[in-house]
Amino acid sequence: TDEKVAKIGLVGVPFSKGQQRDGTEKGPGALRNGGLLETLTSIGHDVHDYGDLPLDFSDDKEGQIGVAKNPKTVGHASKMIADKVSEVVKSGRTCLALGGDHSMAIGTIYGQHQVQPDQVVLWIDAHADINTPLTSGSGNMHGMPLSFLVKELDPYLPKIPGFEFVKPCLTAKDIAYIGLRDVDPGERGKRPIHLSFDVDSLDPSLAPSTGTPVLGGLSLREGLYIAEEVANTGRLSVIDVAEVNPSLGSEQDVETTVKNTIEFITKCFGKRRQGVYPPGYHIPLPT
Ligand code: HAR
Ligand code: MN
Ligand code: MN
Ligand code: MN
Repeated sequence: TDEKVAKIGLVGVPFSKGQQRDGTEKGPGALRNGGLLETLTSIGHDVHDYGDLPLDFSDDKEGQIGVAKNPKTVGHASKMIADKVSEVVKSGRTCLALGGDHSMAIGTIYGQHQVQPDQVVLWIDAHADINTPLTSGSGNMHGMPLSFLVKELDPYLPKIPGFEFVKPCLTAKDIAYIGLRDVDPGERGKRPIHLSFDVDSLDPSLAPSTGTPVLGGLSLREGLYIAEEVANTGRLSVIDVAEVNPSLGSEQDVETTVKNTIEFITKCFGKRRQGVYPPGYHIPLPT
């Protein structure tokens, strides 16, 4: 094979309590049923499946803290996600975390930080997801994950039960939102990349089955271009795939969302438009 074989550690994050619509807990199952593992394996990758995390606990009875909804549940899940992602990254595999709503990124980023404190974060999303529990208008924690992780926001962050274990681990400069176009020499470097991919960054025509679609999103080629450039860096360490909700839209919508999401993931792992040779492939010769 002429392509690099990646060692991938796949973790399912069936979680939906960071927002109010049921269904994102079915995201990992939809991507598995869509053939994600088979596709990654067919282009030569070594995939170890860690299964789905058991995140099906009943909602915390504390209700809201300020406006944050289900803080204890999200905090509990974040701890479990963080521990698993640490384990996967420590084992030397690239962690592919299938969500789940985007509150998952508190755990995935914090977990990676335990092993790779020099991580950088690439956040591909229609939303900035950096509300604090006090600035949020909705109270949905999937709109808040980065606020728990950014040192500059520490003074603005109220104490939330369930999040005692999270210490801010990023500075604002460690995060790039897609759209960035001015980077100084001193900001560059060979740091491990955490790619947080919210499917609502794509245009709703491409990923209709998601809870908060916003018109005017990335085209498929724009999204796949980003994935190809990330693959070219050779520095991908953790990917979140957030906000796939197979309970929303028609069967056709779910199929479209799953298909395009899998296409994005496989491009991140080096699938090329010009095709790849499977491992050990030889062009057949006539005998
Ligand atoms: N900014 C809004 C809020 O805080 C909406 C953000 C939520 N949507 C997401 N996150 N899918 O990317 O509630
Ligand atoms: Mn998001
Ligand atoms: Mn750091
Ligand atoms: Mn979003």
